[in-house]
Amino acid sequence: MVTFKDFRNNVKPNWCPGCGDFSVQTAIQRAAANVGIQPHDLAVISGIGCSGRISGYIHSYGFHGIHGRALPIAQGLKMANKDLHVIASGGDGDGFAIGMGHTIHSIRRNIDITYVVMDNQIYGLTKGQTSPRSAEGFKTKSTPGGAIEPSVQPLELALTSGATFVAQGFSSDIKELTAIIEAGINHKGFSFINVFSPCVTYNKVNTYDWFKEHLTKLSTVEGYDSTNREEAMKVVMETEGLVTGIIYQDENAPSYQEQVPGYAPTPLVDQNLKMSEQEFNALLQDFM
Ligand SMILES: Cc1ncc(C[n+]2csc(CCOP(=O)(O)OP(=O)(O)O)c2C)c(N)n1
Ligand code: SF4
Repeated sequence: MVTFKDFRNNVKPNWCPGCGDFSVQTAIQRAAANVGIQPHDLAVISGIGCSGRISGYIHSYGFHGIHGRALPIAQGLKMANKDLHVIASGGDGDGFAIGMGHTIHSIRRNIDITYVVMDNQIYGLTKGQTSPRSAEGFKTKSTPGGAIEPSVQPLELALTSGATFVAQGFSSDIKELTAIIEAGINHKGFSFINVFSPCVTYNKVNTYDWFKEHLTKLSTVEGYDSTNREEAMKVVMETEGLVTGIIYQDENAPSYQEQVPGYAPTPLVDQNLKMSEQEFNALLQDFM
């Protein structure tokens, strides 16, 4: 039987002690084990940032890509090898600044992958600049007078972009986070998971204590219906995005792969794509 230890490797993370990303790593490892997949059935694709290092710390296939580009790589991989479970991950800068275009289009495309954002509301790796998730008035060395723009609201954005799975977790609650990621992996479509993952070194405002004080757990909201998009939007707006749990899920929406005409049941990696010279010349003629 596979356990979370099977997803451990011997690389020691060089995150700062107390960084929220440790818990995200643990939750992914536990969720993968709970789903019952083997390390060789999983690929973790990351962007650049402290968070982006995660692909190197999990015993699975992995690829540490470039800033903001985890999602295109992850989607290409899934299209080529549909039997692989693919998790894309990165920071809020990675996903909501440089990679924002990919985030919105991946959500509406609904390819069957899981996207875990480690949202610390700051740029960690580059030593503490304001990110699109920093609140208005947030002071850093890049906004010494306080951030002027309102912050990106990832849950609202996902819901209005046609997401079929929207959830949010918190590094301090590994149990809930594991359950969310497990549900995300099992979801047949794009699962968008934002995780409050505090940066203990540079973000002295959005700390563990701050989140504990401000977060509402959906499991405590009586009668909440996560299949209702309107209700999801309402709870997100009422809590100003400070809510954890599975906020919305549509289990019936077809994934992108299911709708691509001619998408073969055999993964591309297992197909013999070699052409005879005759076939190649015939194909070439089509373009003449
Ligand atoms: C094309 C490009 N632009 C800018 C950078 C510099 N850079 C590296 S990480 C980063 C942001 C990191 O913040 P985030 O994505 O939130 O991740 P964190 O480090 O907080 O986990 C930036 C701007 C880069 N590596 N590549
Ligand atoms: S700088 Fe912040 S985000 Fe980066 S490893 Fe340290 S605590 Fe984590």
